[in-house]
Amino acid sequence: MSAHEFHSALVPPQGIWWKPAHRQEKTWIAIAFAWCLVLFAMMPLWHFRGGQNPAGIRYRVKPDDYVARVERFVADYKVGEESGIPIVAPPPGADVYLLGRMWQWYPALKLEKGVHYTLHLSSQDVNHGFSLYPVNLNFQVVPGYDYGLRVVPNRSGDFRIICNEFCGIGHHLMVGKVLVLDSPATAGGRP
Ligand SMILES: [Cu+2]
Repeated sequence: MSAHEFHSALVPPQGIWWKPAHRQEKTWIAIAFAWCLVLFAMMPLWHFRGGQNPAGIRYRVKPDDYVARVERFVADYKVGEESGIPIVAPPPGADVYLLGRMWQWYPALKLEKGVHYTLHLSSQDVNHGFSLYPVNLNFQVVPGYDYGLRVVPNRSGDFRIICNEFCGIGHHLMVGKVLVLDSPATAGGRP
């Protein structure tokens, strides 16, 4: 057996790169390259035209300032309490402040169907995942950022917020509540 019959790191394979490529190989390279260009163009195009970016506003915020803002929101529109968590019914068009923290969603919300709100989301400590069940609406909740999402509840019912970003030992206990009511008359809160 001569040294050229097997390949190893010590004996490199015989080079053929200087031989012309087959026509079919060239065709496939051309197709692959064209597809690369399409994908490359889609990245910026989809960013602006794809409509997959959340239609919201974003601010930097210190976690403590956000907590203070949530407390003010709770004090303004609180209508009740359940297992130590205040139930808050903001008026139509209001800014709604929801806080994710280890390990609860605070406060519980009482909203009206077909009414505009700006839902603010932020965290007091680590990353959490806002996941509204059973509608499967998901959003990242990040400390230091206030994400304001313009929302119009289109279905009445009793919804749960689950945390879908693992955040420690009590992660599975992190279940919040959103109540969407049909009639404005039954929503309670301030006139
Ligand atoms: Cu969590």
